[in-house]
Amino acid sequence: MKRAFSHYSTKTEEQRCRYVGTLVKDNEDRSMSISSTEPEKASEQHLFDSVGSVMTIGDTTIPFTKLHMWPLVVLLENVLSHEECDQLIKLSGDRMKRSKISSERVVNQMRTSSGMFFEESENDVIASIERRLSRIMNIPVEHAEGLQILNYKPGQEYKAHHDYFLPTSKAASNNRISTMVVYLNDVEEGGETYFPELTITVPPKKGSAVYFEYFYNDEELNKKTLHGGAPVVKGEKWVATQWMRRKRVR
Ligand SMILES: O=C(O)CCC(=O)C(=O)O
Repeated sequence: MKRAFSHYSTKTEEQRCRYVGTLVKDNEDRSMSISSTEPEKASEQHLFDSVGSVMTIGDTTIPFTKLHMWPLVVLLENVLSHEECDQLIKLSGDRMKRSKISSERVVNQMRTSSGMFFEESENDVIASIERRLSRIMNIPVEHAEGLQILNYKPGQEYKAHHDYFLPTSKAASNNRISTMVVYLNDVEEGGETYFPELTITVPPKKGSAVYFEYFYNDEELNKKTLHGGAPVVKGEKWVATQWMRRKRVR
């Protein structure tokens, strides 16, 4: 049985029930979406609840492919329009700084990109994108960290890592549970997102995204979400990362 989210105090009962209902529905639907080569895991449940191969959010039609079931890794197309991608890059403007790692926010060779975080719902563009990502990820937007923008120049990378915090970190008391990395441009060469434990490699494509989750009871499944951003060889790479937390952050 899935561990419950622990904080819904500002949600109406209708919203809360809709969300619980989604989780129950996911349980029912799961057998339909599992490939025959991957056995169902009776004690586990996915957060992402879309079945089939396409979802519609408002006016946006989003085709998706489940690349791996346990842990779930999904490739999504047309998550952001080309205009939205360009706007995010423009809005990040002169706020880009050398990226840091971990909750202590230190510079490290693990991660050589530049980055910035938008404030929560900082403007209408950000608020609209946050709402769409929250719908796709099936987690209330109140659990969403501020959207992060990353820029990699040739040779820059993010070595393989987990997105969740170790139990020894203070941040683990409200840990991350899922990630969506949205590609904001096409990269001439390199810059793939890779999952070494799952032998999955996703090449960046403007407007597409890779989603994965790590809220499983079985820690071994969570550990398999080890992933990284391969060095950019030619051109540059821009991504927006949305992380969801177990409890609300806003
Ligand atoms: O740049 C990528 O492809 C991956 C980014 C990433 O791993 C992250 O933001 O956690």
